[in-house]
Amino acid sequence: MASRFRIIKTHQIFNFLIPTVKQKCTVYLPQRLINSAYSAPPKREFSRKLIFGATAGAMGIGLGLYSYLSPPESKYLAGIPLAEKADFTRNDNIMDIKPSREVSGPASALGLDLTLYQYQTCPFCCKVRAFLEFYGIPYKVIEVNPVMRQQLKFSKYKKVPILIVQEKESPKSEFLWISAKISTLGTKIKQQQLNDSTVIISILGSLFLDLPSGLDSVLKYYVPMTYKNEDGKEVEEVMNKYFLMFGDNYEKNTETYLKKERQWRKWADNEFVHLISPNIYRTYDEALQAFNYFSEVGEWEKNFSMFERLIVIYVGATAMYFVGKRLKKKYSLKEDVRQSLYDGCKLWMKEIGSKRKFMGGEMPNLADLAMYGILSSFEGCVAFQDLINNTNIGPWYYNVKEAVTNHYGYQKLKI
Ligand SMILES: N[C@@H](CCC(=O)N[C@@H](CS)C(=O)NCC(=O)O)C(=O)O
Repeated sequence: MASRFRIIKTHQIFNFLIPTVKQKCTVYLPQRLINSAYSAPPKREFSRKLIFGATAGAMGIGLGLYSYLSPPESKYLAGIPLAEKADFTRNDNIMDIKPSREVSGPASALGLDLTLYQYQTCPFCCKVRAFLEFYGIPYKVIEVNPVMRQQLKFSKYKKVPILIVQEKESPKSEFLWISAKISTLGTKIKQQQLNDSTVIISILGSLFLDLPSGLDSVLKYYVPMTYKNEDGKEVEEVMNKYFLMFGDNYEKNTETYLKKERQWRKWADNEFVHLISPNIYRTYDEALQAFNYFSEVGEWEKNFSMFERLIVIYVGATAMYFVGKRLKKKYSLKEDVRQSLYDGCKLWMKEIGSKRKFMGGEMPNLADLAMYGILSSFEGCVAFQDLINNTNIGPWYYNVKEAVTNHYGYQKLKI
């Protein structure tokens, strides 16, 4: 416990993390268009909004295509004792929505009921899914309707992924079960809302290192803070989101390893992710191919009428072709954007070197899972195939995929 407190009080962390706060979703439009929402809005209204949204995109209206939405109003001021803010993730307004699907996994005895609000091909959502699947954690998925976003009504934070965590009752006897029921009668079951892929992964990752301490004790160490970013915009951020809390399991000799893991998680989120859009929308044909792939994995045929789907695919591909060009300039990518993508992957593989199977050694670590998750978001696109053909990242990628789909991390959980 002592070591946790020490880590969060380290003020350099604050300075170190500030430059990373301005992440943008570089594949915004397709995610907004992937729809397998549970409760479809009335058809006409839905079509009108959808077409409006897509047309607005095609006209290149504003940075709204991939910009952040207004930050939540609540503030967490420095100087307030942590204990007073222990319940800052609690949300009693979560609506009871039927999940789009349920993912099973061997770690069902963890005692956590998890619901992921997501877009299927959002790289940040893919990261969280890779993490949960690696550890074999069962979870429910609520596919957010990217146009109406009615599933996020309960939340001030309007981006995905959001993870809702509820601790399951695990009474040892029937008597305890009955008394637990009586004591919770009339009170809402506590649901915790975790925002941001990295925050979600670090909180659950810390919990997995020290399961007996429980979720509440971990949550206290991930306090969001509100501040103004370089553009003068007020944003909310968990400043230590790349840091894990170890409780009594902290080992000083792993410091260099942990520093590297954090460094590469950050790199994947803040550098690598920006290479995706300019590459998957590099030419108009590739943009169209990408949209057809998103349509397939997002099951648009099931969720959109043919007219809506075609509008979304063609207008979306056109809009994102131009957005890709803008992002190429913004992030100073090479003239042939593929070269920047290859460079990113080569840098990653160079860091792993020839002696390790993964960045984490014999097993993927959080940096491996982050990079894999991000790459998996465009696995069906031409850019991904080019990447596999022109770099040496393939074997690493498919090794992580094997570890994720077979829940290799489950062995590490001491349930
Ligand atoms: N830093 C956040 C970024 C999340 C993010 O930007 N998500 C995008 C989708 S890829 C989003 O929800 N944008 C707002 C919207 O679609 O309305 C994270 O890691 O979770």
